[in-house]
Amino acid sequence: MQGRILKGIAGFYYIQPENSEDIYECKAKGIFRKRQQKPLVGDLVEIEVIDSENLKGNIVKLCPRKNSLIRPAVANVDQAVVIFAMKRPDPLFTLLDSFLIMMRKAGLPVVLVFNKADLADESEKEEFRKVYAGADVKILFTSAAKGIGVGEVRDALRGKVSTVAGPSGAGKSTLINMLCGSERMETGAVSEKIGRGKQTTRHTELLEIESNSFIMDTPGFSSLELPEMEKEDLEQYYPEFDRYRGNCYFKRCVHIHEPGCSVRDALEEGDINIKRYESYKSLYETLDGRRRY
Ligand SMILES: Nc1nc2c(ncn2[C@@H]2O[C@H](COP(=O)(O)OP(=O)(O)OP(=O)(O)O)[C@@H](O)[C@H]2O)c(=O)[nH]1
Ligand SMILES: [Mg+2]
Ligand SMILES: [Zn+2]
Repeated sequence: MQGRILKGIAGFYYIQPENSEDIYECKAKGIFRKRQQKPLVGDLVEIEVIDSENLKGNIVKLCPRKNSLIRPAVANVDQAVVIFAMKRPDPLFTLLDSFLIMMRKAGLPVVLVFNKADLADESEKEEFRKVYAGADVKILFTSAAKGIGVGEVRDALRGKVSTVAGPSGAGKSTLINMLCGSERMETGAVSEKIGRGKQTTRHTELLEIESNSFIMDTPGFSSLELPEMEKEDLEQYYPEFDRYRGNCYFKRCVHIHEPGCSVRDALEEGDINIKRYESYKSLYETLDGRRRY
């Protein structure tokens, strides 16, 4: 029987067969451990039923994956919904960019959701919109707590399998509960003292929000390693540079100190957003530092 992994907790996988409401509790057989293959939420698997009364079975085969991510650890997704709060916690642009780079590297389109819009005013929204206008992402603002903007997110998810990604406390689970129309996921307050989320969600879970629309809630994290890459390649992950890089004097210009740099000219002109550029520079320096260890 074939099904999809909805969640995995403490060695058990919860699997829903196609066209069924049942959820089987399964273990992965030793063959996976030997091959160092870890089943992921979103994986299509074949199971053998060992107890049809109590819905228990074993995973016997992992079907080939369309794609997979490491953080969050999910498989077979069509797009990523990157969620950051506008405030509480304040967004870290380098972290946000690291998410975008990771998704771009995986070939996934991104819906960028700025949540907690109720804590910000119009001019702050406009500022966020400006920063990411050239980043080749769909930008949405929501207040999950107040149910504002949720319909637009639902539209963006229709007919797809989406994974959320973002820092702890951004409101990922709150938004997912709104999308599901019920309290499916536990939510937790942001710590007053340190201004960060408390990592309320500990397990990735696949939820159906309407027929044919699926979303994965995932644990938040506050830091993210950039994927393995040459520092010279980082600039390719900034779509706002596309129009300019061809005009730089040096063919392999990284747009930092080189003379005749068209990207930096565009920055001076205000055609490239300064916040995005600063974040690029900071990530470039991180990659540069990695090699010097
Ligand atoms: N003001 C405001 N608070 C919100 C909004 N959305 C969520 N919150 C609050 O933010 C806190 C964190 O929300 P969660 O949904 O648990 O955040 P999360 O992203 O799932 O966090 P982790 O599971 O730890 O990764 C909760 O206290 C929510 O009530 C919003 O739109 N506005
Ligand atoms: Mg959560
Ligand atoms: Zn340049």
